Amino acid sequence: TLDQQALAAASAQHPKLQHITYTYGTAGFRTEADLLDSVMFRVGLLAVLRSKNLKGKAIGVMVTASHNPEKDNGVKLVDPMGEMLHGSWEPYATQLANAQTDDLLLAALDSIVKATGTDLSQPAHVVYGHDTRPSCKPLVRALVDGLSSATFGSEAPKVELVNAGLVTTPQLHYLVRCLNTADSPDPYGEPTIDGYYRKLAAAYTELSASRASGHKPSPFGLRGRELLPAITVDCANGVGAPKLKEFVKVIGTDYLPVIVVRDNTTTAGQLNLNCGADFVKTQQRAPLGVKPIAWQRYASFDGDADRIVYYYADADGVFHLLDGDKIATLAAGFIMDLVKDAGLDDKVKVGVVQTAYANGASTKYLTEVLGVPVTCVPTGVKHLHHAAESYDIGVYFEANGHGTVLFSPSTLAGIRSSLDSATSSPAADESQLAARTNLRALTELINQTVGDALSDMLLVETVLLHRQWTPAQWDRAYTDYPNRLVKVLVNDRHAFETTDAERKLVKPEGLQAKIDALCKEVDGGRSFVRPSGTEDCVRVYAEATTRQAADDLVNKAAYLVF
Ligand code: NG1
Ligand code: ZN
Repeated sequence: TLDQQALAAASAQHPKLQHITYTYGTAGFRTEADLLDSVMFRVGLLAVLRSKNLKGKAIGVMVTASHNPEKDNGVKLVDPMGEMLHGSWEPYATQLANAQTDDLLLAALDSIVKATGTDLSQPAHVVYGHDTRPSCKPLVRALVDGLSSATFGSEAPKVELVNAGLVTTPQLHYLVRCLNTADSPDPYGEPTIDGYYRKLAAAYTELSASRASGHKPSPFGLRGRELLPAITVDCANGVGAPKLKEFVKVIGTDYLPVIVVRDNTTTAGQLNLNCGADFVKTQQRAPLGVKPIAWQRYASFDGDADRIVYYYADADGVFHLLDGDKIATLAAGFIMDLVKDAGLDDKVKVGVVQTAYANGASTKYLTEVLGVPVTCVPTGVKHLHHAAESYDIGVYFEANGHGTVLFSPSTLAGIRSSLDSATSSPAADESQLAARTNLRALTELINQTVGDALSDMLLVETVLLHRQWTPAQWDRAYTDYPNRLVKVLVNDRHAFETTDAERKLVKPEGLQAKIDALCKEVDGGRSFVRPSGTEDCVRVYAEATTRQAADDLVNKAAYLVF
Protein backbone atom coordinates (compact mmCIF):
# COMPACT_ATOMS: atom_id res chain seq x y z
CA THR A 1 0.00 0.00 0.00
CA LEU A 2 1.07 3.57 -0.51
CA ASP A 3 2.26 5.53 2.47
CA GLN A 4 -0.08 8.36 1.52
CA GLN A 5 0.87 10.91 4.14
CA ALA A 6 4.63 10.70 3.80
CA LEU A 7 4.43 10.77 0.03
CA ALA A 8 2.10 13.75 -0.05
CA ALA A 9 4.35 15.64 2.34
CA ALA A 10 7.43 14.93 0.21
CA SER A 11 5.61 15.85 -2.98
CA ALA A 12 4.53 19.15 -1.44
CA GLN A 13 8.20 20.14 -1.55
CA HIS A 14 8.12 19.73 -5.34
CA PRO A 15 4.88 21.35 -6.46
CA LYS A 16 3.84 21.03 -10.08
CA LEU A 17 3.82 24.23 -12.13
CA GLN A 18 0.12 24.53 -12.89
CA HIS A 19 0.30 25.98 -16.39
CA ILE A 20 2.70 23.41 -17.89
CA THR A 21 1.89 20.15 -19.68
CA TYR A 22 4.77 17.72 -19.90
CA THR A 23 5.26 14.91 -22.40
CA TYR A 24 7.59 11.94 -22.12
CA GLY A 25 8.77 11.83 -25.74
CA THR A 26 11.58 10.27 -27.78
CA ALA A 27 14.14 11.96 -25.55
CA GLY A 28 12.29 11.51 -22.24
CA PHE A 29 11.22 14.78 -20.59
CA ARG A 30 13.14 17.70 -21.99
CA THR A 31 12.54 21.42 -21.51
CA GLU A 32 13.92 24.46 -19.67
CA ALA A 33 15.67 23.36 -16.49
CA ASP A 34 13.60 25.76 -14.35
CA LEU A 35 10.44 23.83 -15.18
CA LEU A 36 11.66 20.39 -14.19
CA ASP A 37 11.76 20.17 -10.36
CA SER A 38 8.41 18.38 -9.94
CA VAL A 39 9.12 16.21 -12.97
CA MET A 40 12.37 14.94 -11.42
CA PHE A 41 10.65 14.08 -8.15
CA ARG A 42 7.95 12.15 -9.97
CA VAL A 43 10.39 10.37 -12.27
CA GLY A 44 12.06 9.16 -9.07
CA LEU A 45 8.77 7.63 -7.98
CA LEU A 46 8.23 6.05 -11.38
CA ALA A 47 11.75 4.58 -11.52
CA VAL A 48 11.10 2.77 -8.22
CA LEU A 49 7.75 1.49 -9.50
CA ARG A 50 9.35 0.29 -12.73
CA SER A 51 12.05 -1.55 -10.80
CA LYS A 52 9.50 -3.16 -8.47
CA ASN A 53 7.43 -4.12 -11.51
CA LEU A 54 10.48 -5.96 -12.84
CA LYS A 55 11.08 -7.69 -9.49
CA GLY A 56 13.93 -5.51 -8.35
CA LYS A 57 15.94 -5.31 -11.58
CA ALA A 58 18.11 -2.19 -11.76
CA ILE A 59 16.59 0.78 -13.62
CA GLY A 60 18.61 3.77 -14.80
CA VAL A 61 17.78 7.47 -14.64
CA MET A 62 19.86 9.92 -16.68
CA VAL A 63 19.59 13.66 -16.18
CA THR A 64 20.66 15.40 -19.39
CA ALA A 65 19.42 17.48 -22.30
CA SER A 66 22.07 16.18 -24.68
CA HIS A 67 22.81 18.66 -27.50
CA ASN A 68 20.22 21.19 -26.35
CA PRO A 69 21.29 24.58 -24.94
CA GLU A 70 22.78 24.69 -21.46
CA LYS A 71 19.66 26.28 -19.96
CA ASP A 72 17.63 23.18 -20.84
CA ASN A 73 17.65 19.91 -19.01
CA GLY A 74 15.84 16.63 -19.16
CA VAL A 75 15.51 13.14 -17.80
CA LYS A 76 15.05 9.69 -19.23
CA LEU A 77 14.66 6.21 -17.83
CA VAL A 78 16.78 3.23 -18.82
CA ASP A 79 15.36 -0.30 -18.82
CA PRO A 80 17.26 -3.35 -17.44
CA MET A 81 19.28 -4.34 -20.52
CA GLY A 82 20.36 -0.75 -21.01
CA GLU A 83 17.65 0.03 -23.53
CA MET A 84 15.21 2.96 -23.51
CA LEU A 85 12.17 2.76 -21.24
CA HIS A 86 9.58 0.43 -22.75
CA GLY A 87 7.04 2.38 -24.79
CA SER A 88 4.14 1.02 -22.76
CA TRP A 89 5.41 2.96 -19.72
CA GLU A 90 5.86 6.32 -21.45
CA PRO A 91 2.20 7.29 -20.89
CA TYR A 92 2.61 6.57 -17.15
CA ALA A 93 5.55 8.95 -17.02
CA THR A 94 3.44 11.59 -18.73
CA GLN A 95 0.49 10.89 -16.45
CA LEU A 96 2.56 11.30 -13.26
CA ALA A 97 4.26 14.46 -14.49
CA ASN A 98 0.94 16.14 -15.21
CA ALA A 99 -0.97 15.36 -12.00
CA GLN A 100 -1.94 18.87 -10.86
CA THR A 101 -2.04 18.26 -7.08
CA ASP A 102 -0.39 15.94 -4.56
CA ASP A 103 -3.70 14.10 -4.14
CA LEU A 104 -4.03 13.59 -7.85
CA LEU A 105 -0.44 12.38 -7.93
CA LEU A 106 -1.26 9.74 -5.30
CA ALA A 107 -4.31 8.71 -7.28
CA ALA A 108 -2.24 8.46 -10.47
CA LEU A 109 0.38 6.33 -8.71
CA ASP A 110 -2.33 4.08 -7.40
CA SER A 111 -3.85 3.60 -10.82
CA ILE A 112 -0.44 2.88 -12.39
CA VAL A 113 0.32 0.28 -9.70
CA LYS A 114 -2.99 -1.40 -10.52
CA ALA A 115 -2.73 -1.09 -14.30
CA THR A 116 0.77 -2.57 -14.36
CA GLY A 117 0.10 -5.19 -11.69
CA THR A 118 3.12 -3.96 -9.73
CA ASP A 119 3.80 -5.75 -6.45
CA LEU A 120 4.95 -3.05 -4.03
CA SER A 121 6.50 -5.58 -1.68
CA GLN A 122 9.21 -6.23 -4.29
CA PRO A 123 12.64 -4.64 -3.81
CA ALA A 124 13.83 -1.79 -6.04
CA HIS A 125 17.23 -0.89 -7.46
CA VAL A 126 17.92 2.40 -9.26
CA VAL A 127 21.16 3.85 -10.64
CA TYR A 128 21.20 7.53 -11.57
CA GLY A 129 23.65 9.93 -13.17
CA HIS A 130 23.86 13.35 -14.80
CA ASP A 131 25.73 15.49 -17.35
CA THR A 132 27.70 18.73 -16.72
CA ARG A 133 24.79 21.19 -16.75
CA PRO A 134 24.81 23.51 -13.71
CA SER A 135 21.10 22.78 -13.24
CA CYS A 136 21.82 19.08 -12.65
CA LYS A 137 22.69 19.50 -8.99
CA PRO A 138 19.28 20.74 -7.75
CA LEU A 139 17.45 18.52 -10.22
CA VAL A 140 19.27 15.39 -9.06
CA ARG A 141 18.36 16.38 -5.48
CA ALA A 142 14.68 16.45 -6.50
CA LEU A 143 15.11 13.09 -8.20
CA VAL A 144 16.69 11.58 -5.08
CA ASP A 145 13.84 13.01 -3.00
CA GLY A 146 11.46 11.11 -5.25
CA LEU A 147 13.53 7.94 -5.18
CA SER A 148 13.77 7.93 -1.40
CA SER A 149 10.14 8.93 -0.84
CA ALA A 150 9.00 5.94 -2.82
CA THR A 151 9.14 3.59 0.13
CA PHE A 152 5.46 2.75 -0.25
CA GLY A 153 4.89 1.94 3.40
CA SER A 154 7.19 0.75 6.13
CA GLU A 155 6.76 -2.96 5.39
CA ALA A 156 8.16 -2.58 1.85
CA PRO A 157 11.79 -3.61 1.29
CA LYS A 158 14.36 -0.89 0.96
CA VAL A 159 15.11 0.86 -2.28
CA GLU A 160 18.74 0.40 -3.26
CA LEU A 161 20.14 3.55 -4.85
CA VAL A 162 23.40 3.84 -6.77
CA ASN A 163 24.70 7.32 -7.49
CA ALA A 164 26.77 7.16 -10.68
CA GLY A 165 27.44 10.91 -10.51
CA LEU A 166 28.82 12.65 -13.58
CA VAL A 167 28.61 10.20 -16.49
CA THR A 168 27.96 10.14 -20.22
CA THR A 169 24.54 8.81 -21.21
CA PRO A 170 26.01 5.59 -22.66
CA GLN A 171 28.04 5.00 -19.50
CA LEU A 172 24.81 5.05 -17.49
CA HIS A 173 23.24 2.57 -19.93
CA TYR A 174 26.33 0.37 -19.58
CA LEU A 175 26.09 0.39 -15.77
CA VAL A 176 22.44 -0.63 -15.83
CA ARG A 177 23.10 -3.62 -18.08
CA CYS A 178 26.12 -4.71 -16.02
CA LEU A 179 24.14 -4.59 -12.77
CA ASN A 180 21.40 -6.75 -14.26
CA THR A 181 23.67 -9.33 -15.85
CA ALA A 182 26.22 -9.65 -13.03
CA ASP A 183 24.95 -13.05 -11.93
CA SER A 184 23.94 -14.29 -15.38
CA PRO A 185 25.98 -16.71 -17.53
CA ASP A 186 26.74 -13.76 -19.79
CA PRO A 187 27.77 -10.78 -17.63
CA TYR A 188 28.04 -7.59 -19.69
CA GLY A 189 30.95 -6.15 -17.73
CA GLU A 190 32.07 -4.85 -14.39
CA PRO A 191 29.44 -2.36 -13.15
CA THR A 192 31.84 0.54 -12.64
CA ILE A 193 33.05 3.35 -14.89
CA ASP A 194 36.56 2.00 -14.54
CA GLY A 195 35.24 -1.39 -15.68
CA TYR A 196 33.73 0.35 -18.71
CA TYR A 197 37.07 1.92 -19.62
CA ARG A 198 38.96 -1.33 -19.15
CA LYS A 199 36.50 -3.27 -21.27
CA LEU A 200 36.79 -0.82 -24.18
CA ALA A 201 40.56 -0.48 -23.74
CA ALA A 202 41.14 -4.24 -23.79
CA ALA A 203 39.08 -4.67 -26.95
CA TYR A 204 40.67 -1.72 -28.73
CA THR A 205 44.23 -2.74 -27.85
CA GLU A 206 43.54 -6.23 -29.12
CA LEU A 207 42.12 -4.90 -32.40
CA SER A 208 44.93 -2.45 -33.02
CA ALA A 209 47.63 -4.93 -31.99
CA SER A 210 46.31 -7.47 -34.47
CA ARG A 211 46.72 -4.97 -37.31
CA ALA A 212 50.28 -4.11 -36.37
CA SER A 213 51.00 -7.86 -36.26
CA GLY A 214 53.56 -8.22 -33.55
CA HIS A 215 54.99 -4.71 -33.64
CA LYS A 216 54.31 -2.28 -30.90
CA PRO A 217 51.02 -0.97 -32.20
CA SER A 218 51.47 2.47 -33.61
CA PRO A 219 48.20 3.46 -35.20
CA PHE A 220 48.61 4.92 -38.67
CA GLY A 221 52.36 4.54 -38.58
CA LEU A 222 52.34 1.80 -41.21
CA ARG A 223 51.42 3.23 -44.58
CA GLY A 224 49.25 6.15 -43.62
CA ARG A 225 51.86 8.71 -44.47
CA GLU A 226 49.36 11.50 -44.96
CA LEU A 227 47.90 10.89 -41.57
CA LEU A 228 49.05 12.11 -38.17
CA PRO A 229 48.51 9.59 -35.40
CA ALA A 230 46.38 11.91 -33.31
CA ILE A 231 42.67 12.57 -33.72
CA THR A 232 41.24 15.91 -32.58
CA VAL A 233 38.01 15.53 -30.61
CA ASP A 234 35.58 18.37 -29.89
CA CYS A 235 33.71 17.41 -26.72
CA ALA A 236 31.02 20.13 -26.97
CA ASN A 237 32.32 21.50 -23.62
CA GLY A 238 30.42 18.65 -22.03
CA VAL A 239 30.79 15.46 -20.06
CA GLY A 240 32.61 13.76 -22.95
CA ALA A 241 35.69 15.86 -22.19
CA PRO A 242 36.56 14.57 -18.70
CA LYS A 243 35.41 11.07 -19.64
CA LEU A 244 37.50 10.88 -22.81
CA LYS A 245 40.52 12.07 -20.82
CA GLU A 246 39.89 9.40 -18.18
CA PHE A 247 39.73 6.79 -20.91
CA VAL A 248 42.98 7.93 -22.51
CA LYS A 249 44.66 7.60 -19.09
CA VAL A 250 43.49 3.99 -18.91
CA ILE A 251 44.44 2.97 -22.46
CA GLY A 252 47.54 5.15 -22.79
CA THR A 253 48.45 7.68 -25.49
CA ASP A 254 50.45 5.08 -27.45
CA TYR A 255 47.23 3.40 -28.38
CA LEU A 256 45.03 6.44 -28.61
CA PRO A 257 46.73 9.75 -29.26
CA VAL A 258 43.95 12.30 -28.83
CA ILE A 259 43.85 16.06 -28.82
CA VAL A 260 40.82 17.11 -26.79
CA VAL A 261 39.29 20.48 -27.68
CA ARG A 262 36.13 22.24 -26.47
CA ASP A 263 36.64 20.69 -23.04
CA ASN A 264 35.56 23.68 -20.95
CA THR A 265 32.97 22.29 -18.56
CA THR A 266 33.35 24.98 -15.89
CA THR A 267 32.54 28.25 -17.67
CA ALA A 268 28.81 28.92 -17.66
CA GLY A 269 27.10 28.98 -21.05
CA GLN A 270 29.71 27.08 -23.04
CA LEU A 271 28.00 23.68 -23.32
CA ASN A 272 27.12 22.89 -26.97
CA LEU A 273 27.80 26.52 -27.88
CA ASN A 274 29.13 26.75 -31.46
CA CYS A 275 30.58 23.26 -31.18
CA GLY A 276 29.59 19.64 -30.71
CA ALA A 277 28.12 17.02 -33.05
CA ASP A 278 24.77 18.74 -33.52
CA PHE A 279 26.36 22.07 -34.45
CA VAL A 280 28.76 20.42 -36.88
CA LYS A 281 26.04 18.30 -38.51
CA THR A 282 23.43 21.03 -38.86
CA GLN A 283 25.83 23.84 -39.80
CA GLN A 284 27.98 21.58 -41.99
CA ARG A 285 31.11 23.24 -40.65
CA ALA A 286 33.84 22.74 -38.05
CA PRO A 287 33.26 24.06 -34.52
CA LEU A 288 33.74 27.82 -34.34
CA GLY A 289 37.44 28.57 -33.89
CA VAL A 290 38.64 25.12 -34.94
CA LYS A 291 40.52 25.23 -38.24
CA PRO A 292 41.10 21.67 -39.43
CA ILE A 293 44.55 20.83 -40.79
CA ALA A 294 44.15 19.31 -44.26
CA TRP A 295 43.43 15.58 -44.43
CA GLN A 296 43.58 14.96 -40.64
CA ARG A 297 40.91 13.31 -38.51
CA TYR A 298 38.47 15.38 -36.49
CA ALA A 299 35.44 14.27 -34.50
CA SER A 300 32.73 15.97 -32.47
CA PHE A 301 30.74 14.49 -29.58
CA ASP A 302 27.43 15.95 -28.45
CA GLY A 303 26.69 17.23 -24.94
CA ASP A 304 26.10 13.82 -23.34
CA ALA A 305 28.51 11.90 -25.60
CA ASP A 306 26.04 9.54 -27.24
CA ARG A 307 26.52 10.97 -30.73
CA ILE A 308 29.60 11.44 -32.89
CA VAL A 309 30.40 12.82 -36.33
CA TYR A 310 33.78 12.90 -38.09
CA TYR A 311 35.09 15.48 -40.55
CA TYR A 312 38.19 16.67 -42.34
CA ALA A 313 39.32 19.50 -44.56
CA ASP A 314 40.89 19.09 -47.97
CA ALA A 315 43.92 20.98 -49.30
CA ASP A 316 41.70 23.95 -50.20
CA GLY A 317 40.33 24.07 -46.69
CA VAL A 318 36.93 22.77 -47.84
CA PHE A 319 35.04 21.08 -45.03
CA HIS A 320 33.88 17.45 -45.50
CA LEU A 321 31.43 15.85 -43.09
CA LEU A 322 31.50 12.14 -42.26
CA ASP A 323 28.14 11.75 -40.53
CA GLY A 324 26.15 8.84 -39.12
CA ASP A 325 25.46 7.50 -42.63
CA LYS A 326 29.18 7.45 -43.41
CA ILE A 327 29.89 5.70 -40.10
CA ALA A 328 27.19 3.09 -40.79
CA THR A 329 28.57 2.31 -44.24
CA LEU A 330 32.15 2.15 -42.93
CA ALA A 331 31.14 -0.19 -40.11
CA ALA A 332 28.89 -2.39 -42.26
CA GLY A 333 31.55 -2.85 -44.95
CA PHE A 334 34.21 -3.74 -42.41
CA ILE A 335 32.03 -6.14 -40.47
CA MET A 336 30.87 -7.89 -43.65
CA ASP A 337 34.49 -8.43 -44.68
CA LEU A 338 35.37 -9.78 -41.23
CA VAL A 339 32.40 -12.15 -41.22
CA LYS A 340 33.46 -13.42 -44.65
CA ASP A 341 37.13 -13.78 -43.66
CA ALA A 342 35.98 -15.58 -40.52
CA GLY A 343 34.15 -18.11 -42.69
CA LEU A 344 30.87 -17.29 -40.97
CA ASP A 345 29.05 -15.60 -43.84
CA ASP A 346 26.64 -18.45 -44.44
CA LYS A 347 25.41 -18.21 -40.83
CA VAL A 348 25.70 -14.52 -39.99
CA LYS A 349 23.68 -11.95 -41.94
CA VAL A 350 24.51 -8.28 -41.59
CA GLY A 351 21.82 -5.61 -42.01
CA VAL A 352 21.65 -1.83 -41.73
CA VAL A 353 18.86 0.29 -40.24
CA GLN A 354 18.37 3.91 -41.29
CA THR A 355 15.72 6.60 -41.12
CA ALA A 356 14.29 8.70 -43.94
CA TYR A 357 16.98 11.31 -43.15
CA ALA A 358 19.72 8.98 -44.37
CA ASN A 359 21.25 10.41 -47.49
CA GLY A 360 19.93 8.59 -50.57
CA ALA A 361 23.49 8.04 -51.79
CA SER A 362 24.31 6.06 -48.63
CA THR A 363 21.29 3.81 -49.08
CA LYS A 364 22.21 3.25 -52.74
CA TYR A 365 25.81 2.42 -51.78
CA LEU A 366 24.71 -0.01 -49.07
CA THR A 367 22.26 -1.88 -51.25
CA GLU A 368 24.00 -1.72 -54.64
CA VAL A 369 27.70 -1.80 -53.77
CA LEU A 370 27.87 -3.60 -50.42
CA GLY A 371 24.79 -5.67 -51.15
CA VAL A 372 23.54 -5.37 -47.60
CA PRO A 373 19.82 -5.23 -46.72
CA VAL A 374 18.63 -1.85 -45.46
CA THR A 375 15.55 -1.26 -43.30
CA CYS A 376 14.03 2.22 -43.00
CA VAL A 377 12.23 3.05 -39.75
CA PRO A 378 10.68 6.16 -38.16
CA THR A 379 12.95 8.68 -36.42
CA GLY A 380 13.98 7.88 -32.84
CA VAL A 381 16.62 5.53 -31.54
CA LYS A 382 14.18 3.05 -30.06
CA HIS A 383 12.82 2.28 -33.55
CA LEU A 384 16.29 1.80 -34.99
CA HIS A 385 17.44 -0.31 -32.07
CA HIS A 386 14.40 -2.52 -32.29
CA ALA A 387 14.75 -3.09 -36.04
CA ALA A 388 18.49 -3.81 -35.72
CA GLU A 389 17.67 -6.63 -33.31
CA SER A 390 16.10 -8.60 -36.13
CA TYR A 391 19.46 -9.01 -37.92
CA ASP A 392 22.30 -11.32 -36.82
CA ILE A 393 24.45 -8.22 -36.84
CA GLY A 394 22.42 -5.01 -37.09
CA VAL A 395 24.18 -1.73 -37.79
CA TYR A 396 22.02 1.30 -37.02
CA PHE A 397 22.80 4.99 -37.22
CA GLU A 398 20.81 8.16 -37.49
CA ALA A 399 22.37 10.61 -39.94
CA ASN A 400 23.08 12.88 -36.95
CA GLY A 401 25.62 10.37 -35.60
CA HIS A 402 23.63 8.43 -33.02
CA GLY A 403 23.96 4.71 -33.44
CA THR A 404 25.67 1.44 -32.70
CA VAL A 405 25.96 -2.18 -33.83
CA LEU A 406 23.97 -5.02 -32.27
CA PHE A 407 25.05 -8.65 -32.24
CA SER A 408 22.22 -11.13 -31.66
CA PRO A 409 22.67 -13.60 -28.79
CA SER A 410 23.06 -16.52 -31.20
CA THR A 411 25.63 -14.60 -33.27
CA LEU A 412 27.58 -13.81 -30.10
CA ALA A 413 27.52 -17.45 -29.12
CA GLY A 414 28.49 -18.48 -32.67
CA ILE A 415 31.47 -16.13 -32.77
CA ARG A 416 32.66 -17.34 -29.38
CA SER A 417 32.32 -21.01 -30.23
CA SER A 418 34.07 -20.47 -33.59
CA LEU A 419 37.16 -19.63 -31.55
CA ASP A 420 36.98 -22.87 -29.66
CA SER A 421 39.17 -25.42 -31.43
CA ALA A 422 37.19 -28.22 -29.80
CA THR A 423 34.00 -27.37 -31.71
CA SER A 424 32.80 -28.68 -35.06
CA SER A 425 34.31 -25.91 -37.20
CA PRO A 426 37.68 -24.80 -35.86
CA ALA A 427 39.43 -22.05 -37.81
CA ALA A 428 40.85 -23.31 -41.09
CA ASP A 429 43.96 -21.14 -40.99
CA GLU A 430 45.70 -18.22 -39.29
CA SER A 431 43.83 -15.53 -41.19
CA GLN A 432 40.45 -17.08 -40.46
CA LEU A 433 41.37 -17.31 -36.81
CA ALA A 434 42.49 -13.66 -36.83
CA ALA A 435 39.19 -12.57 -38.37
CA ARG A 436 37.24 -14.52 -35.74
CA THR A 437 39.35 -13.06 -32.95
CA ASN A 438 38.81 -9.55 -34.30
CA LEU A 439 35.09 -10.12 -34.62
CA ARG A 440 34.91 -11.21 -31.01
CA ALA A 441 36.89 -8.15 -29.91
CA LEU A 442 34.46 -5.94 -31.87
CA THR A 443 31.54 -7.35 -29.88
CA GLU A 444 33.32 -6.10 -26.76
CA LEU A 445 34.34 -2.77 -28.24
CA ILE A 446 30.88 -1.78 -29.39
CA ASN A 447 28.42 -0.59 -26.76
CA GLN A 448 25.42 -2.87 -27.28
CA THR A 449 23.05 -0.79 -25.18
CA VAL A 450 22.85 2.52 -27.03
CA GLY A 451 24.83 4.85 -29.30
CA ASP A 452 28.09 5.79 -27.61
CA ALA A 453 30.43 8.48 -28.97
CA LEU A 454 33.53 6.98 -27.35
CA SER A 455 32.81 3.40 -28.39
CA ASP A 456 31.79 4.52 -31.91
CA MET A 457 34.99 6.54 -32.21
CA LEU A 458 37.04 3.47 -31.31
CA LEU A 459 35.10 1.50 -33.91
CA VAL A 460 35.86 4.06 -36.63
CA GLU A 461 39.51 4.27 -35.55
CA THR A 462 39.74 0.48 -35.71
CA VAL A 463 38.37 0.35 -39.25
CA LEU A 464 40.58 3.19 -40.49
CA LEU A 465 43.59 1.52 -38.91
CA HIS A 466 42.83 -1.87 -40.45
CA ARG A 467 42.02 -0.39 -43.86
CA GLN A 468 44.92 2.07 -43.60
CA TRP A 469 42.53 4.76 -44.73
CA THR A 470 42.67 8.50 -44.32
CA PRO A 471 39.30 10.18 -43.74
CA ALA A 472 39.34 11.23 -47.39
CA GLN A 473 39.72 7.60 -48.48
CA TRP A 474 36.82 6.66 -46.23
CA ASP A 475 34.78 9.49 -47.77
CA ARG A 476 35.44 8.15 -51.28
CA ALA A 477 32.90 5.29 -50.94
CA TYR A 478 30.08 7.53 -52.15
CA THR A 479 29.25 11.20 -52.52
CA ASP A 480 26.29 12.56 -50.57
CA TYR A 481 23.44 13.96 -52.63
CA PRO A 482 23.05 17.67 -51.88
CA ASN A 483 20.31 18.02 -49.28
CA ARG A 484 18.58 20.53 -47.08
CA LEU A 485 16.58 20.20 -43.87
CA VAL A 486 14.37 23.06 -42.72
CA LYS A 487 11.98 23.68 -39.85
CA VAL A 488 8.56 25.13 -40.49
CA LEU A 489 6.53 26.61 -37.63
CA VAL A 490 2.89 25.67 -38.14
CA ASN A 491 -0.27 26.24 -36.12
CA ASP A 492 -0.73 22.61 -35.27
CA ARG A 493 1.97 20.09 -36.04
CA HIS A 494 -0.35 17.28 -34.94
CA ALA A 495 -2.31 17.91 -38.14
CA PHE A 496 0.58 16.17 -39.91
CA GLU A 497 0.41 12.39 -39.92
CA THR A 498 2.80 10.08 -41.72
CA THR A 499 3.12 6.51 -42.91
CA ASP A 500 5.79 4.35 -44.59
CA ALA A 501 8.49 5.10 -41.98
CA GLU A 502 7.57 8.79 -42.11
CA ARG A 503 8.32 9.05 -45.81
CA LYS A 504 4.73 9.86 -46.79
CA LEU A 505 2.03 12.11 -45.37
CA VAL A 506 -1.48 10.79 -44.94
CA LYS A 507 -2.66 14.08 -43.42
CA PRO A 508 -3.30 16.87 -44.30
CA GLU A 509 -5.10 15.24 -47.18
CA GLY A 510 -3.77 15.92 -50.65
CA LEU A 511 -0.44 17.36 -49.51
CA GLN A 512 1.59 14.27 -50.32
CA ALA A 513 0.39 14.28 -53.93
CA LYS A 514 1.64 17.85 -54.29
CA ILE A 515 5.03 16.95 -52.82
CA ASP A 516 5.27 13.96 -55.15
CA ALA A 517 4.56 16.23 -58.10
CA LEU A 518 7.36 18.58 -57.02
CA CYS A 519 9.82 15.70 -56.70
CA LYS A 520 8.97 14.39 -60.16
CA GLU A 521 10.14 17.63 -61.76
CA VAL A 522 13.59 17.36 -60.16
CA ASP A 523 16.46 15.06 -61.11
CA GLY A 524 16.95 12.64 -58.20
CA GLY A 525 14.38 14.60 -56.23
CA ARG A 526 13.26 13.22 -52.88
CA SER A 527 11.40 15.13 -50.20
CA PHE A 528 9.37 14.31 -47.13
CA VAL A 529 7.58 16.15 -44.36
CA ARG A 530 7.07 15.04 -40.76
CA PRO A 531 6.19 16.59 -37.41
CA SER A 532 9.14 16.77 -35.01
CA GLY A 533 8.91 14.59 -31.92
CA THR A 534 11.10 16.92 -29.85
CA GLU A 535 10.26 20.44 -31.02
CA ASP A 536 7.09 22.31 -31.87
CA CYS A 537 7.67 22.34 -35.62
CA VAL A 538 7.37 20.38 -38.84
CA ARG A 539 10.59 19.28 -40.56
CA VAL A 540 10.92 19.38 -44.32
CA TYR A 541 13.76 17.45 -45.97
CA ALA A 542 14.78 17.44 -49.61
CA GLU A 543 17.61 16.08 -51.68
CA ALA A 544 18.44 16.20 -55.36
CA THR A 545 21.44 15.76 -57.63
CA THR A 546 22.46 19.41 -57.46
CA ARG A 547 22.65 21.94 -54.61
CA GLN A 548 20.41 24.37 -56.44
CA ALA A 549 17.75 21.74 -57.10
CA ALA A 550 17.78 20.53 -53.48
CA ASP A 551 17.39 24.09 -52.18
CA ASP A 552 14.59 24.79 -54.64
CA LEU A 553 12.79 21.60 -53.75
CA VAL A 554 12.97 22.17 -50.00
CA ASN A 555 11.69 25.73 -50.39
CA LYS A 556 8.80 24.67 -52.57
CA ALA A 557 7.85 21.82 -50.24
CA ALA A 558 8.10 24.10 -47.20
CA TYR A 559 5.86 26.61 -48.95
CA LEU A 560 3.21 23.91 -49.39
CA VAL A 561 3.37 23.08 -45.68
CA PHE A 562 3.28 26.64 -44.44
P1 NG1 B 1 12.80 15.07 -34.14
O1 NG1 B 1 12.72 16.39 -33.41
O2 NG1 B 1 11.65 14.14 -33.90
O3 NG1 B 1 13.11 15.30 -35.59
C1 NG1 B 1 15.35 14.79 -33.34
C2 NG1 B 1 16.29 14.22 -34.38
C3 NG1 B 1 16.32 12.71 -34.24
C4 NG1 B 1 16.61 12.25 -32.82
C5 NG1 B 1 15.73 13.00 -31.82
C6 NG1 B 1 16.07 12.71 -30.38
C7 NG1 B 1 16.68 14.94 -36.68
C8 NG1 B 1 16.08 15.28 -38.00
N1 NG1 B 1 15.84 14.57 -35.73
O4 NG1 B 1 14.07 14.26 -33.56
O5 NG1 B 1 17.23 12.19 -35.16
O6 NG1 B 1 17.96 12.37 -32.52
O7 NG1 B 1 15.79 14.41 -32.04
O8 NG1 B 1 17.11 13.49 -29.89
O9 NG1 B 1 17.90 15.03 -36.51
ZN1 ZN C 1 23.00 13.08 -26.95
